[in-house]
Amino acid sequence: MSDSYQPKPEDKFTFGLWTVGNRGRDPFGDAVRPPIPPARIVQKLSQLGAYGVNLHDNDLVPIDATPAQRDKIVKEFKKAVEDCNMKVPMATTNLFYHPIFKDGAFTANDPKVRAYAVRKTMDAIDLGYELGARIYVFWGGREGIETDACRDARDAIKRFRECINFLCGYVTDNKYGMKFALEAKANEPRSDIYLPTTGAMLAFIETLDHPEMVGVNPEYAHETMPGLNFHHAIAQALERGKLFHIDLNGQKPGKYDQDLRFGSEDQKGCFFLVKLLEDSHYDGPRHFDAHAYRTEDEDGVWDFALGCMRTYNVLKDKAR
Ligand code: DIG
Ligand code: MN
Ligand code: MN
Repeated sequence: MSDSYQPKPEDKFTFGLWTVGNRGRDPFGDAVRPPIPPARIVQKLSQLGAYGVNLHDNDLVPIDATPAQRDKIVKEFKKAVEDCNMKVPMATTNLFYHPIFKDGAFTANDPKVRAYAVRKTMDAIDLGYELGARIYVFWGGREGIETDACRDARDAIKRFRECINFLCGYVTDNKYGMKFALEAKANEPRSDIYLPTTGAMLAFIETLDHPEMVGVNPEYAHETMPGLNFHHAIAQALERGKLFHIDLNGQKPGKYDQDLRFGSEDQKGCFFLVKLLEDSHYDGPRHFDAHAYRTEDEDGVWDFALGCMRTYNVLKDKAR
């Protein structure tokens, strides 16, 4: 099918390796789809008209890879990206999957865990820079609590600030020219996550040593889960010049993080969101942090990916 809604690289649509590569695991069920190699993800998304891919460090390089293994993997991935004329606009760190982060990463009570989280992020920043990423996202999935007996919440904020300030210094010292984008989420996988909304992140950014380097990466599902208006979060970030990146997807209010196909739920809300992004001349990536239904096979995954992008273009055309 080719029509005026067909996605093109200039639309700047991106997907994380973990999105179309999602194997359908959930808290109550195992994977239903086989892994898709990163090079195949790059190739398929390029064929669909995407602009680029994003990644967590361990989406590409296993956490236990040797430096030689890491360099070989990165070299092959870079070739696949270049061969497909794709970009890697954003990178981020997985600070939530390994058990070491069970009590948090930057906010963990154990200073050795905090130091390891910073070290892992420095290595992941190096990887992102090497792949061409100039936007670096921080999603603190484990930075939170099940009970506030574990630490004084003020200490958590101080620890998070110390790590972000240090990493801003790392990027500056290396002249990476990177910007940081903080991604909020109110809960899941922790019962309560610190800095739970885009608004909280915007307030926190003003307390940093170099607030000019740091913006936000709001996610549609994360503001919608607690019943907030995602459009208004984006408007506040735009008005402050802090919308450095955006995670688009779909979500039913009040439910767990569904990361559904963009536009598959609240079409009217998505229309006004797209109108706001286009009217504001937002020129960053349109990233879909979303995945296909667990019932889909691999063909369904690519239909899902095309659907996210086409839906954005349909709404963009209506807004125009
Ligand atoms: C979840 O919405 C988070 C992680 O997938 C990732 O760290 C971030 C990047 O967009 N979004
Ligand atoms: Mn999500
Ligand atoms: Mn996200």
